[in-house]
Amino acid sequence: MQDPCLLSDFSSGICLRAMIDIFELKQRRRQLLTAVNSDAVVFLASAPKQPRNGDVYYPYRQNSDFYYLTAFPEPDAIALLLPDAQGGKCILFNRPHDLEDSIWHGASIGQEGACEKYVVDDAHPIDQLEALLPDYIADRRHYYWLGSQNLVLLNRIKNVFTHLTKLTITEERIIDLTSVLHEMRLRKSSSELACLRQAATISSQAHRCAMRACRPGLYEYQLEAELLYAFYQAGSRACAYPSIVASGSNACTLHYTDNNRILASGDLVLIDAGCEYLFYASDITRCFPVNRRFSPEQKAIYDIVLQAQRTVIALIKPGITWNRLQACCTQTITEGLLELGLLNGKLSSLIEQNAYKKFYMHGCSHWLGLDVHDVGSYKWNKTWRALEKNMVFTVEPGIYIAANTPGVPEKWWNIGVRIEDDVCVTETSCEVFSDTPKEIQDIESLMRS
Ligand SMILES: [Mn+2]
Repeated sequence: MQDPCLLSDFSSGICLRAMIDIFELKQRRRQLLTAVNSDAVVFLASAPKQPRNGDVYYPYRQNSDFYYLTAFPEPDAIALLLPDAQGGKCILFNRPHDLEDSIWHGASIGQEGACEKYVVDDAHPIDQLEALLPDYIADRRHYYWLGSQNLVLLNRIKNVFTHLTKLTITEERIIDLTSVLHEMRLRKSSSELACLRQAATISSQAHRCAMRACRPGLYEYQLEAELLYAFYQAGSRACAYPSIVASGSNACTLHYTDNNRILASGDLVLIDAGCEYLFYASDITRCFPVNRRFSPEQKAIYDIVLQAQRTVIALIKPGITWNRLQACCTQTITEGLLELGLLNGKLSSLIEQNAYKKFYMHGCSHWLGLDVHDVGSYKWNKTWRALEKNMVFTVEPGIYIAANTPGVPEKWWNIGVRIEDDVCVTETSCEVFSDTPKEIQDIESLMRS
């Protein structure tokens, strides 16, 4: 019989690839250029390649800002955005076709490919930057920078300026446009939502595979292998961030990634893992018992976290401010801990003193998009931002009780619980993209299936 984990059909990825269409790319560039002077030039740099050793490099991932405006996936590229009466031009300097290099690495996109597929108005080999850039920027007076802080490319541009103007261009003369672009990236288009939804769907399936595979005696990294296998089988070729597979006491280390402990009966295991799909991230956390049955203490803590998550999700709709979510989350957690006797005192003063911080040390949400901790400010004009339709973020309350926590009886030690889903604000509430069991009963029955 075929493994049920292989049955999902994600071939729709091909359609999605076409959905980031030329109109959307052009529209993004046009929108950005409305924020600059008409005699401006916006420089965009690709992410640098990261050497690992010798002639081996880490897998390449394009800078998210560069990708958002060009969809161009290769390194060694500079894009120029130039406002004009027609809404602006995009000029690309990128790798030329190189016969010798293509024997080793395959053909690069080249200048013709860039013009055809990535709707740039003109493309030139990157080695002609010094020769051709002066013509493009000679009559421009306002300089903006976006994308990666790629020092090699930035210095090449500065040198052109120095020759052109006989002046050294200082950092101060280049204006950072990042906050304008990040405000755009905060509101997702329908093609972006489709990618985010698909990323969450793949990751949800991967979490189910890991739950089913779990048994005492496995190494944490063997559960990690289940996740990676499911990601790749479903068409995702990368994790959005290093996977956390944390059993027992490790679950109380928030960013544990060693993943090398043996799973023991009686422990909870916390998995925080999400794939990246067509450059878009997912971020999901689930906790489950290694021996497939929650102990009474694990259940008690888990129920509080789940209650907090459900309460926050129920609040989400346009107009709700960011800080309201956090306040509601910490109130539910404080009430739960008080009820269990893990906090003592009056509810109102415990809330006032942030007493929950002893057990819950992080925020309940972050933006999600091209980056797992996506860009966009959480405050606007110094006040907390109100949610708008098509903003995407996580909801992730947690409770972590490390061994030897002062005043906490031993039966509660080494329980670390976080439950995290990916949500999108809709007209009236929210859509939860991720779909992995989180009710205790559903988790236990999936693990036994
Ligand atoms: Mn997260």
